[in-house]
Amino acid sequence: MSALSNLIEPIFLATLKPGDYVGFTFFIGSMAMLAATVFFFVQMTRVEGKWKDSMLVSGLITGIAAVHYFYMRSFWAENGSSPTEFRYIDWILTVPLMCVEFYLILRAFGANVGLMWRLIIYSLWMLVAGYLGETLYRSNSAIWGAISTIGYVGVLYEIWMGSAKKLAEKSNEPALQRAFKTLAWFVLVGWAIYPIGYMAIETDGLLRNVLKIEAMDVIYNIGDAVNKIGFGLVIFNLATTSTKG
Ligand SMILES: *C/C=C(C)/C=C/C=C(C)/C=C/C1=C(C)CCCC1(C)C
Repeated sequence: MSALSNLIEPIFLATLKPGDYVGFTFFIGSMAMLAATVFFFVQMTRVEGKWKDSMLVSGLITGIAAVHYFYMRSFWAENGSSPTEFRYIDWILTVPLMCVEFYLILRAFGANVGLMWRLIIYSLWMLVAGYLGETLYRSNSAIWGAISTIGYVGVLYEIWMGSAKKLAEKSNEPALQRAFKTLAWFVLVGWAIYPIGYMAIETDGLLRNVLKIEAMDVIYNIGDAVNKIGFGLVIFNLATTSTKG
């Protein structure tokens, strides 16, 4: 097998049966991420200089997700089980990049790299604990979910009460403040979609009697579309209003 066909093959390996909602959402997710990536990269060339990095990162987030969605879609088609490793590799790259986005938009108003690293470390804590709860320690997933939530609360603290919030307030730029608020809501409400999926774990998930395990991937896929594309659109909106005005 040539390197090229190794790369292309998983993209075209596809089985979809009626009622396979997990498979549907993997397909829709991969196309939506791809389209969003093209959009963010094209728009990057049209916004003012100081927004180009932010638009680039938005495109990288959906681009990295698109590649992983192609793999996750095939994994699901082939095995009919959750592509947990691809999922967490995607998140471990894209969630820190979302933290970078907060830093980039606040940079002009005095955000320091320390803020960015705090957000990244909290989010890595959250993801590593979540991964351990879904894999090695699945029979204790509730405990690992709780440990993971500490990291999530750390991110929320920085954005809703900590230095990120204070910088946004000080900026005196209404467009930035509006965008920051919207992103903060994404983290509070949009990111809260994920723990709901996690609670479908069969062993001790809090919602295991309500949600089937397949619901986990559907919920994660919805969360990714909302958060990754939504985040990018908020940044795009900020960049264009501020470029015009
Ligand atoms: C693009 C991907 C994103 C924004 C992923 C975000 C993931 C989370 C906010 C996951 C959070 C979790 C908890 C707060 C507890 C249970 C375990 C996790 C990892 C699902």
